[in-house]
Amino acid sequence: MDVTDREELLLRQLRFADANFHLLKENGVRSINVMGPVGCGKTTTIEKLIEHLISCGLAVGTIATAAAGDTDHQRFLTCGARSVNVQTEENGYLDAISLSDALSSLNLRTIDVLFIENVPGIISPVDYPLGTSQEIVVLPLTAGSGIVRSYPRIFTQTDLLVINKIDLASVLGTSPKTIATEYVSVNPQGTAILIDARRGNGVSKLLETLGFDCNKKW
Ligand SMILES: Nc1nc2c(ncn2[C@@H]2O[C@H](COP(=O)(O)OP(=O)(O)OP(=O)(O)O)[C@@H](O)[C@H]2O)c(=O)[nH]1
Ligand SMILES: [Mg+2]
Repeated sequence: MDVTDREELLLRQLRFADANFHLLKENGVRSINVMGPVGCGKTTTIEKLIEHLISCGLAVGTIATAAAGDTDHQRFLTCGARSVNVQTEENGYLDAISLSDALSSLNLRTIDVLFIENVPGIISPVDYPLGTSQEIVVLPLTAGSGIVRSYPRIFTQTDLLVINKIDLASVLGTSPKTIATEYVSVNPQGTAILIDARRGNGVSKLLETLGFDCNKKW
């Protein structure tokens, strides 16, 4: 692919991301792109958020991604979300064009909040703007603090870091605060939230930081 082709592809991606943003906005859908490495707890975190939001009377949609199968999609359905599964085996990434396709399968008018579980990774998701209103990165405590300095791009571009699996701190001998400090040093605008998604600890704080208020619809 030469430079002109690459530029044309990038422009096309940006046009689709812009269209997704406007489509979601016009339909009153708040959209959150959830990124993070494999096994960090993206699905578990989203499950807990779905449970809270549904208990507040909000309708939740999800876009699950998988190279094969539909495990996360089924988990979201079990939580009561309206979900679409996107197979990413061919590309290995989720882009604004495939998101646009997935959005056409959801009745957006009936959805208040949409979570997109991006493909696992902390490199490729940054290269594909989707047109969501918020982005979060989930990092497990097991990743250690060096990861923020080694792969700074996703952390500098995302203003909310969720440090998950903090229940493992004593076993690992790692302090979640060390990762939070590293994060803020590469992104001074950023906020780090510490959670134990499996038990749901810290999820209320995460909802509050995302700006959710049970008494308000948007
Ligand atoms: N100890 C602990 N385990 C957790 C926590 N959150 C998730 N897990 C476990 O971590 C594993 C992976 O969780 P998922 O939520 O499936 O992670 P994911 O990021 O969606 O994984 P992929 O979609 O495969 O990238 C599961 O066994 C979860 O039970 C947590 O806060 N503490
Ligand atoms: Mg998952």
